[in-house]
Amino acid sequence: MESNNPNILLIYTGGTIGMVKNPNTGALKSFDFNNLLKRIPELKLLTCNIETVAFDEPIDSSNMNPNYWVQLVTIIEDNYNNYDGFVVLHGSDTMSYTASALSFMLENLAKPVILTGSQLPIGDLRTDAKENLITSIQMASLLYRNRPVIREVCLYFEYKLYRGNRTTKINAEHFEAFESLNYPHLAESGVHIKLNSEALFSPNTRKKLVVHKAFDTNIALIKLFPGISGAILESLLKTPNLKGVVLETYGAGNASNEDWFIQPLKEAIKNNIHIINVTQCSGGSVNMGQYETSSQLKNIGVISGKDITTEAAITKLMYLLGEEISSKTFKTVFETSLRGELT
Ligand code: ASN
Repeated sequence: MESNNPNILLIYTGGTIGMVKNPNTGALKSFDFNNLLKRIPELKLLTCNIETVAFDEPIDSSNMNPNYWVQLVTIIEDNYNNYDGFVVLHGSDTMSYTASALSFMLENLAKPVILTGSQLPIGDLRTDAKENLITSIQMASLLYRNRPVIREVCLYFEYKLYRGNRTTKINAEHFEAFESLNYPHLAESGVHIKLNSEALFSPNTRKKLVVHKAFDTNIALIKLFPGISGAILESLLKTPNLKGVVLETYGAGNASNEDWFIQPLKEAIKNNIHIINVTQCSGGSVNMGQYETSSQLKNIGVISGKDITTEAAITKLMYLLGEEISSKTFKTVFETSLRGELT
């Protein structure tokens, strides 16, 4: 590797960015990573050294799961000291989940980990893949006094760099597929790359990277809707080994205050099941106690997810359960921002 240029590790996990059309069925499937690089000769023009590593079997991100997250953070951990930044090519469907998961797994991260992908394959004439990939690499290469400028897990898509654990996929067709409604963009790419320095995460650089790999998946996501049946709620809450639930409520964290709804939740909390209140709205925060329809939830010990995304709430819950945080402190720890995931 050339000495003065930043060293970037490009990790390919799969996703549309590296897919080709099956000529018989028309369906998109993953193809060889080396082919992917051949399709972007522009990469040679960048003033950084790029090395690549790929999953043995690239996946559509709908098959993503915590075992792959462990595989991914292990690659980053093993190569941490040899690179200035990491760019992860990932399918867009579950990219926000992976970005959130990685943010919790990589404590005291002091280098950029930028996830990106595309809506159209790299070989497509109108592809968004090239810009996403090239700018992600440029952003991961930003150094100031020989130290990385970006020191957190980010997601780059369609000219914007976001804090990864604040994002949600909001569109299945538009190139602008992601949004971060409760936190400003970290950077924008136009003629120049404009950094929003105040919004960047400042890790404690005196502490060493700690990698967490134990995720507990004994959790459920329950989205409320008018007409949800008490019987279904009860049966979900009685699932064997259930340890936590992300409850998607209405507006500022509101839900029915009738007995058929409150009693099963109260019972679950008594049985040490953690209930996290997040809002179904794409933006804004849970504020239990603002309305009568959320006061009960507060009184029975429901945890406030504040303005966290569902993706970050799910992965934070799996992470904290894996860390075996005591029941006594669980609520306080969940309601605290660990990686800038809530305000
Ligand atoms: N199904 C694809 C994936 O998430 C979608 C994409 O990458 N745009 O792997």
